[in-house]
Amino acid sequence: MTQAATKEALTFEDFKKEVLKDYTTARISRECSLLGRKEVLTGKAKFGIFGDGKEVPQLAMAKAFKNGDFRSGYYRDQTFMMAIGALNIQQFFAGLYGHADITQDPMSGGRQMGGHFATHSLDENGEWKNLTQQKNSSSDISPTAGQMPRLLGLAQASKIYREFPNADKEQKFSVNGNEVAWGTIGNASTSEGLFFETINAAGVLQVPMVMSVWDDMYGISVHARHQTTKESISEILKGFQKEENTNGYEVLTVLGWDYPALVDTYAKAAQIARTNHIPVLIHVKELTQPQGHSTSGSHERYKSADRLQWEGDFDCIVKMRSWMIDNNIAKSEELDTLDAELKKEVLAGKKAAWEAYLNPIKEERTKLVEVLNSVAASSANKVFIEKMIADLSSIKEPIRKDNLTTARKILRMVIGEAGQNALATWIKNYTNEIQPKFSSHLMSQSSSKAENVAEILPVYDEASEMVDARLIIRNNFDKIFETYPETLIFGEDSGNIGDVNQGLEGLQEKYGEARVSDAGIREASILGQGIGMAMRGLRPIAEIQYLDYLLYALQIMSDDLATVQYRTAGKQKAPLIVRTRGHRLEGIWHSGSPMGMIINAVRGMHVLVPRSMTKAAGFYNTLLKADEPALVIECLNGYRLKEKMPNNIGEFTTPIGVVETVKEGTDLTIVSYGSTLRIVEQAAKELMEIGIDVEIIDAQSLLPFDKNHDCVKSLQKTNRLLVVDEDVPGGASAYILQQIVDVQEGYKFLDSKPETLAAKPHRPAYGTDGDYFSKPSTEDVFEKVYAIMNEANPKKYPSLY
Ligand SMILES: Cc1ncc(C[n+]2csc(CCOP(=O)(O)OP(=O)(O)O)c2C)c(N)n1
Ligand SMILES: [Mg+2]
Repeated sequence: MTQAATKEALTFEDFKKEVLKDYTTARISRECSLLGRKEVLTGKAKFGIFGDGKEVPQLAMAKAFKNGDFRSGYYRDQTFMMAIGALNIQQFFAGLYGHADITQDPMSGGRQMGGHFATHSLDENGEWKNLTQQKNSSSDISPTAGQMPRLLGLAQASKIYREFPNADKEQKFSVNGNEVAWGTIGNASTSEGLFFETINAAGVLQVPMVMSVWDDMYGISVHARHQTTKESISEILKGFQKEENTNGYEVLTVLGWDYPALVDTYAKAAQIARTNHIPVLIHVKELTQPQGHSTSGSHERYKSADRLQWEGDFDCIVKMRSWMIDNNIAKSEELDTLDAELKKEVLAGKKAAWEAYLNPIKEERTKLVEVLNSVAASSANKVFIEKMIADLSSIKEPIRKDNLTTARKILRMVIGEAGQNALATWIKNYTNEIQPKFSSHLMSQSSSKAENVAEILPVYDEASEMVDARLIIRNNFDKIFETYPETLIFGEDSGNIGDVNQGLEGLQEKYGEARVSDAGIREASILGQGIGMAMRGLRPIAEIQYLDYLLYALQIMSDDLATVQYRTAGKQKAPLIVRTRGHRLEGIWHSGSPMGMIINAVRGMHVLVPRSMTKAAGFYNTLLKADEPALVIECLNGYRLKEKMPNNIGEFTTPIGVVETVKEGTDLTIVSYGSTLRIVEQAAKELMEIGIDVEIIDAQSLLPFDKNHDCVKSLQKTNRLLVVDEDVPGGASAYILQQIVDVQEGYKFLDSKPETLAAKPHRPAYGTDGDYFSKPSTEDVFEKVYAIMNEANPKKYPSLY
């Protein structure tokens, strides 16, 4: 043989090996799906949604996927995760069972249902790993197309790093911006607004994003004719095709069962995106769903016999196998043998996962039963307790709920008996041990959590000038961009004109368009840009122009941003700062303050409501030293008010979760925040004129609220409480009341009914009168306080009306 011939032979051998490896991954994945469905139908797992029918294109995607790259996808991608080495058989089943241990179910520690994938960006201390040395997958969420906004940010991070390498101080996130962000979505989910919004934005921004649409013609039972114009996403996105001298996409189509064509297509897509930062859309057609959508239904109900027959014939693994045989890569019998071996391997992995899941719970039960036996021995209810122990012991596959329910029911039966203490102790210890498995990491547990950032007060001297407050914000951002190369800000009108209130005036000129930029009018994907970039080590500040329009982004804040740490059990973070401005102007969509809605939607974030620009600037300074996501709402009517310019701009910090007493008083405590605070301060002056001395507390931070319980300390002095805000009745004021009366046990110190004063339940009407008749006014605050004092001492404060 000549040298060339040897090389060719070797190459074909290598090629064969690689194809066989791919086939093996596909088969393992398929067996996992088949067995997974059985596990649900026999009751071992609760719900299953699998990647069968979508295996082969994912092999091709995995081949083009490099270290440093990121995936943002959905529940069909198990084959891809296996192919990049991020998911094995046992882990697959651990996820299906909901194994509440991140070392067993690395996707979410049992918190997400199976089929929601992730890799670990953080080490055990919550600090960044080197993401350029591993293949990365951002953690999936269930809302269809919810992966899209984040995908944009993951891709944009490469662009930022390429243009501004200094942003990667520790060189952990990017190598010359060469990383591609890979999106996957089902055909039907492209109907969502988030898909179209993101696709357009990526075309404008020209970011390295490869978007795959897995098209099986259905979204659960609903056919493509009800989903997509012309029943084809690539047809209707043709106008996005990049031409000479335009921006846009490379739009590619490929059949989902054609292994060699898929491999070529993905290699080409990666090359275009990686080298030139041009986004690519790959429409992967003719995919199937062998077992139907999920374990909740059967597709025979809505697919015709013809369709089912076609799905059998065009099953991507069946087609790959024929192609392998036709091209002398393997013989049919060899593949049969391999299939049988892999089936066994999957079965063994499943068994191991089940034992790993069940054994610790059984061991916990054994210990509990020991305690219960000794409790029973000395109990008057011995017979009943022994029956309950026997019932618990007879459960073949116990869960923790069985253990704890039995223990807690028995505790009630042994009150005052010798065994009570031991059992109560067991219950407390068990709960302390198990509860964190389900409740940890709502916020960061690293040393950089925001609560650890020390307060630094603003410093003034005689020369300190009173200035338009927006200048304090502006100068503070200037200092931030100078100090932290990883920061950037973007939003509607944030770049060229330096935001609608000029809090960024001149900063684009100074720091460049990569760092201070305009964005399209698309709040959800602005938020997503922030999430994705924050997941890749940048410190983005996503600006939502007005609080009234935050609702467009609220879904993604709630479902994605606020849950990142929680849903990965602390293995990913997205320390995004969302900047907006709101409260108190005039008009239905220009004066909103829906704080109750927001704080209830975004547990997992900080929600900060500074009353002044100095306070706001201090919050930004705090947040940049921390690693948690936050929303900062500046007061829209505060930019032109005068504040004193601090000498230590960029350095002073406003502590998070700490209230400030802005006026001391003895008769009643008013707790408020934001723009309403100024109204409260005015009312307090007027109340003082008639001898009522109120104490005013600025909440400043709604999530978290008053960690030090200063409000209740105030109540111990005044014994009366009024909470004032401009949200709807029962909104954030009700939350504050619950915190003070219930959590801080303020009820113990109250001599009058605790009250709230909020806006009217309707949206605020336009104009000054609209405001006066919609939101709390100085007179409203005055009279509310007066009425409380009248009720307490009618002689001294006779009724006004
Ligand atoms: C916002 C939202 N609406 C509805 C659902 C329920 N749901 C889950 S998957 C799905 C169909 C998705 O179909 P497609 O995007 O084609 O993906 P496929 O499952 O076919 O791969 C629906 C309606 C959801 N998860 N999120
Ligand atoms: Mg579909």
